[in-house]
Amino acid sequence: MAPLSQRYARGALVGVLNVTPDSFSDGGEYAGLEAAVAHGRRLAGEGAAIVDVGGESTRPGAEPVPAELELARVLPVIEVLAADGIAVSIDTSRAVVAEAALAAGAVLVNDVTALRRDPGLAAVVAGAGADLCLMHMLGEPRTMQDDPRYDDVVGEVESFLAERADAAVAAGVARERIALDPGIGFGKTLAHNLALLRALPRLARLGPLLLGVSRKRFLGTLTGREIAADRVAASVAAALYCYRGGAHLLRVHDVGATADALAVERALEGAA
Ligand code: PMM
Repeated sequence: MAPLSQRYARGALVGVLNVTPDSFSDGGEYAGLEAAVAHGRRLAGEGAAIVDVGGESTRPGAEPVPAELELARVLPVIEVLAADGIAVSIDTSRAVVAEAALAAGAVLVNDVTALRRDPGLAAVVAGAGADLCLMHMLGEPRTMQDDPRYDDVVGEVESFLAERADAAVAAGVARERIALDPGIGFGKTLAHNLALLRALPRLARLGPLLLGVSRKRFLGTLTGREIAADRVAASVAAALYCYRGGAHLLRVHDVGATADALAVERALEGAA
C-alpha cells in the first residue's frame, strides 16, 4: 500500500460528519441515520476525499458518552457510506469503536487523544492495516479550554506528535500510514492556535499533517461571528493558509466552498 501522502493529494478534503446531538459546529443536524447518510453523500459529492464520521462530541466542555451509544450512532452510517464506495474515517479514541468501524469499511482512524485514552487502539489499526491520525490535545475536552498554558507551544506540540507517532509505530502501525494534527482549539488560546498555524512548515517536517480549523471558536474571535455556521469565509481563508503552510489533509465542514478556493489556489500556483 502506498504511503498516505501519495494516496491523497496535498490539500485533499476530509468532510466532517458529526452524528452527535451536541457538536459545536453542526450539533444535532445530522443525528438521524437518513440525514447523516444524505450529508455524507453530499460531502463526498462536493469533493471530500474522506468523510470523517464521529459519534462523540469533543467540543470544549463535552462529557464522554458510553461506547455502546457511540457505536450505535456511527456504525449504521459508516456501513451505508462505505457500501457506496466513499472513503470513511472514524473519529474515535476507543478501540472497540474503531474495530467495528474498520470492519464496516472505514479506512482511517482519527484519534483526538493520540492513543492516550485507549492504548489498545494502535493494535486495532495495525491489525486492520488502516491509516491513523494522531492529534495533540492539552487535557481533555471537559476542561481543555480552562486556562491552557505552554512554555513553548510549537516545541511542545512538535515533541508530543513525534513521540506519539513513535509509540504508534512501536505498536505496529506503519509510519507512512500516520497523519499528525496539532489540534487547533484543543487546549489552546487564540495566540497558541495562531502560533501553531504559523509553524506549519516546521511541523510538516514530522510527516503529513491533517488540520482542522473549520468553523472553530478562534475564527469567531477573529471575525466577531458568534454562530459557527457563519464562519464559512473565515474557515476557507484559514484552510487556504494551512494548505500553503504544507497541510496535507484539511478537515472541513464546507467542502464545496473549500474545494472551489483550492481549485483557484492550485491554478494560480501552477499545480492544476
Ligand atoms: N476537531 C474536532 C473533532 N475532531 N479531529 C482532528 N483530527 N482534528 C480536529 O481539529 C478535530 C477533530 C472538533 O470539531 P467538530 O466538532 O466541528 O467536529
